[in-house]
Amino acid sequence: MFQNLSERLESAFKNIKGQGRITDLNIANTVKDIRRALVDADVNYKIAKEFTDKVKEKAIGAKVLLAVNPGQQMVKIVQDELTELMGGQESVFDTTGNPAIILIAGLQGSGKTTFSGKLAHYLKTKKGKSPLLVAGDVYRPAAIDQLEVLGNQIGVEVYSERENKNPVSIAQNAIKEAKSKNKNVIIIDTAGRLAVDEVMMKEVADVKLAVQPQEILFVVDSMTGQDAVNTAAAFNERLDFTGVVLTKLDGDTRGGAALSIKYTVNKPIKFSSSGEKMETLDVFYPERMAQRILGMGDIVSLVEKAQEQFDAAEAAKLEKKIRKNQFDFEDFKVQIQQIQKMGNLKDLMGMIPGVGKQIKDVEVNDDAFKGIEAMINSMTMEERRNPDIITPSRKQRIAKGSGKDLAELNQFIKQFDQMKSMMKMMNKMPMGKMPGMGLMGKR
Ligand SMILES: Nc1nc2c(ncn2[C@@H]2O[C@H](COP(=O)(O)OP(=O)(O)OP(=O)(O)O)[C@@H](O)[C@H]2O)c(=O)[nH]1
Ligand SMILES: [Mg+2]
Repeated sequence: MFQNLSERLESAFKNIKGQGRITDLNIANTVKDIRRALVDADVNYKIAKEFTDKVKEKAIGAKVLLAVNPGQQMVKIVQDELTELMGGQESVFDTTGNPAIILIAGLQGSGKTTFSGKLAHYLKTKKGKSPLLVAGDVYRPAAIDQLEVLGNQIGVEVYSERENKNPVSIAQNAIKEAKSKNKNVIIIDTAGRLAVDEVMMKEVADVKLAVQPQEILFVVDSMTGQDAVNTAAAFNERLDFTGVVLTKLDGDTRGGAALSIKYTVNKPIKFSSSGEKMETLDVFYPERMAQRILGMGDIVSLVEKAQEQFDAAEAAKLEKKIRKNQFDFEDFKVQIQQIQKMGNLKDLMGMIPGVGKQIKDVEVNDDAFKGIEAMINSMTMEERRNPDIITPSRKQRIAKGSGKDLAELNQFIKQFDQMKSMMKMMNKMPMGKMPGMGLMGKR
C-alpha cells in the first residue's frame, strides 16, 4: 500500500538525516522533496503545497535546526501533519436508533455491495448488532443476487423486492421488516451512479429524505486518485454524507484519495477495506495510516487482528500442546486457517515495521498455504494426530490425494519436524522469552 509514496518520503528524509549541519536550505530542500512525493502520489497540488508549508513552518518553529536529531524530528512533524490531513482522530460511527439506518452510495463498481457485506459482518461480529441488508439496486437483478450470496456467506438476512423498481419504498418497507424481525441496523446498498446523472443522484437523495439515515457512507475506490476526490465533492454537495469508505487499498494505489479526501469534503474517512474477504474491513485510524505511509508499520493493528482471531482458550490449549511436544498436523491446520482469516498475507507482513519495503517486489503467494492444507486434508485424522505413523505407503496415498508429488509432501513433513524440534528447544527457555507467546496469551 502506498509503496511509492513511502519510498519517496523516506528518501526525502534521508537527505536531512545525513546532514552534519542542518540549515534553512536543508529544510527547504526536504520540504520540496516531500511536496513532489505528494503530488506524484496524486495529491492535489494546492493540498500538497499547504501541507508542506505547514511542515516547514513547524520545522522552523520547532527549531529542528538546533535539535540533536533533526531527521527524526522532521519525520515526527510530517507524521503529525499526515495524521491531521487524514482527519486527526478516529471518527465515530453512529449505530444508535432502532433500527439504525445506514445508506451506502458511490460510483459504479466502487465496491458498495462488497462493503455492505463487510459492514454487516463487522457490525454483527464485533458490535453485537443484528443487521439487515437491503438490496436498493433496482437496475440489475444480478445486484440482488450478489448481495444475497454475500448475505448467505456471513449469515445476514437480505431484504429485497424483485418486482419493485422504487428504492424509496423498498427502503421504507425494509424498515418495517427490520422492526418486525428485531433487526437493529439496516444497511441499504444502492445502485452505482455517476455524479453527473441527475436522475440517479436524485433517486439516492430521495431515499435519504425518506428514511433519514444516521450514516450515509460514500464509498470510493482508492485506485482512482484525484478523480475520487472530485466525485466525492459532487456526491457530498448532493447528499451531505457523514463519512467516507476507502476501498481496494490492497491494490496498487498511490495514496492520493486517502490523503486528499478529508481536506476536500471535510468529512471523515470511517472505514478502509482491502480484498474481497468479508473479514477485511478496518476502522480507519488516521494516525496508524500515517505511520504505515511513513514505513513505520502498524503493529497495533496487526496485534489487534491477531487477537481477534486467537481465542484465549484455544491459545492456552495450544501452548500446552507445544509444551508437551504434542503439536500435530491438525493443530497446524487450525493455525493456518486463523492466519488466513486475518487477511491478505502481504498486507499483514507490511504492517511489521520495516518489512513493507523489503517485500515490495516479492510475490507473497496466499495460495502457498493451500497446498499445505490440501496435504493435511488428505491425511486421516489419526495421521494428523500422530504424524509418526505416516509410513511410506501412507505417504503415497496422501500425496496422490492432495495432487502433490511425493517430494513436496516429504519436504513439508520435514519442515514440520524441524518446526517441532524448534518448539522443543523453545520449551527449554523460560516462558517469557518465548517469541510470540506474549501476544497469544494476551487478551
Ligand atoms: N481487490 C479488491 N477488490 C474489491 C474490493 N471491494 C470490491 N472489490 C471488487 O470490485 C468489484 C466491484 O465491487 P462491488 O462491490 O460489486 O461494487 P459496487 O459499487 O457494488 O458496484 P455496482 O453495484 O456495479 O455499482 C468486484 O469485483 C469486487 O469483488 C477491495 O477492497 N479490494
Ligand atoms: Mg453493487
